[in-house]
Amino acid sequence: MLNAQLLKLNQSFGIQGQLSFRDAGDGFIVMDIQNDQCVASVALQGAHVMTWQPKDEAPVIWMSPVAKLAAAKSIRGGVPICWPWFGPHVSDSNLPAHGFARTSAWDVISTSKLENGACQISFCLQHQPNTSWPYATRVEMHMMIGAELEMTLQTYNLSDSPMVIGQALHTYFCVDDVRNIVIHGLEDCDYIDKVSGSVRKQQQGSIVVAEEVDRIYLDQGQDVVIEDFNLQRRIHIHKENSHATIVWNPWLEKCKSMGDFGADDGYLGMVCVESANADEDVVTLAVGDTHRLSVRYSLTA
Ligand code: TA6
Repeated sequence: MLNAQLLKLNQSFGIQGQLSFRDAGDGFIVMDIQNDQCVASVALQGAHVMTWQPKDEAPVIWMSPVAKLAAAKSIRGGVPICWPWFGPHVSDSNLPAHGFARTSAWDVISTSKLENGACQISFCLQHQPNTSWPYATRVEMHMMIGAELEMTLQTYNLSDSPMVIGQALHTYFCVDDVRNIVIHGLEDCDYIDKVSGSVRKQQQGSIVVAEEVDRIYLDQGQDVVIEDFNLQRRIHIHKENSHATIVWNPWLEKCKSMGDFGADDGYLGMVCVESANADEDVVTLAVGDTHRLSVRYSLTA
């Protein structure tokens, strides 16, 4: 079964010398991309970007060295798609945190090589109403993977009632040492501090990370920049149709307790900056309506 599926994927969507599919073990299918601008990998499960490394750059997207790639299991790292809710389910603690999109099997709907040398890939998840999510919904993920990484998460309300969507591109970024970065762009924003009982605070100055950080910033949709002093680079995060940004680093104790960061100090090499519609910024989608959450990641020295 698997070989036939892989063969069909490579025949239908492979791009000679640029894009191919492989079995990463136990039928977990991964798309590998290498063009003259970058190398990258995307799991079909969850339409989950796992790695992205532009040419002549250190990796930008972080993956745990011990990340497990298994059916219906969330992946530690990359760009998990949190959808159709962010964080714990509002009423049913038996439902998975961050929704079910990231552990669902998505379909590839198109691949192509763009004029600018990047690869364009589209995925979709067609959801039929069930107890987790009682609405007919189509979700698409459109990616442009090259010297920059662009992702657009598009939700269509195909049901006969309005729906409230919480979502996030829960991106794990590589940093050389999280103690030696500054995150710009959220100065003066209010945030919900989940480390101190979800009290509401206001950001004073740029963000530095010197302890566990788990904050939902309520922002104006402005760009965010991760300044990495050791790597002497800036990761620019541009977003559309999102007014919530989550900044997360588990720090030592939570990193140890989660146990899948590869080492007790695995937290030092990553920071999550997540472009979201969460908390006050969830999206109400009318019948027949659609919403697009987009991000674009780029680098400057
Ligand atoms: O986005 C931050 C957060 O909600 C943290 O509270 C932490 O739970 C993190 O996501 C990881 O969640 P996960 O379900 O991927 O282990």
